[in-house]
Amino acid sequence: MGKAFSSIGKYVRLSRIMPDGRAVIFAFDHGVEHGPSDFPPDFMDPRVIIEKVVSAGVDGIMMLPGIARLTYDIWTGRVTLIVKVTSKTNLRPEEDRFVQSVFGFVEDAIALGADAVAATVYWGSPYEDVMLERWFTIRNVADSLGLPCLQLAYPRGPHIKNMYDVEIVKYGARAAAESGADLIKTYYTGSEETFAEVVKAASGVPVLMSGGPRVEKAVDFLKVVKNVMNAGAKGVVVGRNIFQHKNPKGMAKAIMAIVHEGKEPNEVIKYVEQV
Ligand code: FBP
Repeated sequence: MGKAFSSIGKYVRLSRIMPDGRAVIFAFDHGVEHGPSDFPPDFMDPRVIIEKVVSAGVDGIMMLPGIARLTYDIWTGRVTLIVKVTSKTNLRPEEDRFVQSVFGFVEDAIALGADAVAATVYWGSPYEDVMLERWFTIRNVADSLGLPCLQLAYPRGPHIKNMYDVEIVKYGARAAAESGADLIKTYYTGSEETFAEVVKAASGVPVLMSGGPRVEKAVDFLKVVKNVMNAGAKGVVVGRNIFQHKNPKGMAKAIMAIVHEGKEPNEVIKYVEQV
């Protein structure tokens, strides 16, 4: 008996995203998640920032369907595409921000030529039930079409005091693995030791660290990237620490050199300093 076509498709796509088993993905869904105020004025046009980051050689870009349509001619054939099909705005009342809405379909991702589909689950949210229903609908269709599913496994809810606490992040990562994620994107827990626990809880499903708010000194962010790789992460998904930096291409190159070549932050900071 041969393998199902869909299991081969998933393997093929994952190996495009993670050519050596590791990946640096540029996260670029902030225009909806945070609003245009997240972008420095020079990067309001998505085409400008995407060209810079793609030219740094990142492995993929994660974006919403509409931005993929506006920029496809830039990244086609150069990086992989991960289409995120859930989102929310910060224009909502605060109490409604613990749920993401449908922002597209797996079929849209396929139609756009995606290598994977992504969706957020806020573990611990009062809307966990509805988010899981969406997650499993997405996963079901994607699985049958051989499309890997990246889960943004974010513990978040009114009663979660510290969403970066290792016990909480670990729980989310484990729940993501148990809900069939092919790739897990989650928060940094503050140290190599604690992040190693998160990786362990994910039980072999590749864990990618979510970049988070811009860190003032580039080298400090690069140290975080190094820590998570030492902890067994398979890469990172970074938005603001690239596009809010004055040298996004340099930042992306430096992150790539740590993730793929095992370089040290003080060796690669030179990329950031070259403008
Ligand atoms: P960053 O590297 O900028 O943190 O991007 C990762 C990400 O998950 C984005 O995909 C998303 O837009 C944003 O963070 C959500 O941030 P939050 O919900 O924590 O404000």
